[in-house]
Amino acid sequence: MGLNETPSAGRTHIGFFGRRNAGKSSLLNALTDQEISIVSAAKGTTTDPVYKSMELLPLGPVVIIDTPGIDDTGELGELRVRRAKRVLNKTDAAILVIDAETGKEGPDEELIRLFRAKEIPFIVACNKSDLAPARAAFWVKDADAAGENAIAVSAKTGEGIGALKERIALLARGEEPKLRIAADLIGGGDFVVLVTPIDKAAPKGRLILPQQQTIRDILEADAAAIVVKEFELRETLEHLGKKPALVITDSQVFAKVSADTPKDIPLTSFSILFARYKGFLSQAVRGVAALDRLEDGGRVLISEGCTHHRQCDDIGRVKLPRWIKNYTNKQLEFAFSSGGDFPEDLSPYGLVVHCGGCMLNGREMKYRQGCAEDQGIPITNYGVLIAHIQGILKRSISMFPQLLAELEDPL
Ligand SMILES: Nc1nc2c(ncn2[C@@H]2O[C@H](COP(=O)(O)OP(=O)(O)OP(=O)(O)O)[C@@H](O)[C@H]2O)c(=O)[nH]1
Ligand code: SF4
Ligand SMILES: [Mg+2]
Repeated sequence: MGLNETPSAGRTHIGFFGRRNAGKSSLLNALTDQEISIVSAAKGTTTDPVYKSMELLPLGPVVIIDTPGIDDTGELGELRVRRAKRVLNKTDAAILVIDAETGKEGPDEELIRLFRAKEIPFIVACNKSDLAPARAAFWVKDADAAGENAIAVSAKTGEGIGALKERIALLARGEEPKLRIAADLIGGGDFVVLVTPIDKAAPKGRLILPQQQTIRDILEADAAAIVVKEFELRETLEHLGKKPALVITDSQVFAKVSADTPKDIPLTSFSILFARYKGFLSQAVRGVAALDRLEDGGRVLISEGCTHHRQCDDIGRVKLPRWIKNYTNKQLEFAFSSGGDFPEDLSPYGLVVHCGGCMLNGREMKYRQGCAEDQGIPITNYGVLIAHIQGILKRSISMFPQLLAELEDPL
């Protein structure tokens, strides 16, 4: 290794796992476009982990690791399985290779449990799609439904290999930067005022998680978090003696808070900051522009991430439809989904409005965003939509100039 090369520890380690003959070695060779591992029709061809340092575009410096089949048996076989499992401890991103003809079996499910326990992001690659295209599509759907990240590939024909590389890059990149809620918008010694209404929708005796997380993030930036209800904001700002670097409010009282916060103080909402934190803000801002293009008879899907949500009360079912109707002045039809029943086909809708998704894992939320993106359907979230309807979206994203430009000039 040359002095300028990335040392092994600084490289993203990508491990290929699965049962014997699933095509781990073949897929690894196809992905890297090199003959790194030996391939054969005999089960148990790979007997020891194989490591290869290389540049893999669009990812950069990586170590690719091939492993023996996880379903090997007998004395020697069990030794190989143990070696394969040990590789998990250095894996940053895993590819679970399954044979499209058989789908997942017990050992594959066990690997998924291990990935989850060790918090290793993974992709399920349904290989040999050339032999069984319909089955491959079925297993991909099945894995998607389980909240997994799956793709049909063929090491033989090259189908899906480019897309798999892109997904690995996304997966591995997601591991790197520590995402911030508000800390990157403020400096040490700053004041940040948080406005949190305590009404009957608020849980008893505590703040909700997004509020707690925001406070933690502000403290980590060595700044001070001052928490008030909406009625105490004006007086607090007057008596603070120093201008806060930022005011963050609950979306439901945005209008009042906006009126009470002098124009030269940046103001945003928890939902805007969390949409950004979850990588959704840009799409949500572009999506909300579709509200102004809806015509009579247009359909709006309102999606709630869970079924029992005291936090969200009647926002989705009652308030949002009313606000949207009043704002657009159009005869619109509303459809609702909650919990896991997010529809696969979004084509009937002119706009999807999703809740903050606090009960959904990041992967599920990303899947939903991806569905809308792939089908060209605008998607936004409650917070962005409410801010837009109230005419305060521009103010609440003014600290993100690029987004402001997208809102003013949507493609
Ligand atoms: N038709 C087809 N055959 C494939 C594909 N991928 C692998 N194979 C074949 O499946 C067999 C097993 O491939 P390997 O790559 O050795 O599988 P492995 O998972 O590494 O197997 P072990 O090393 O034994 O654990 C070989 O005969 C490959 O040619 C594919 O996408 N399509
Ligand atoms: S998942 Fe959605 S509907 Fe459920 S509590 Fe969270 S934001 Fe509200
Ligand atoms: Mg092999």
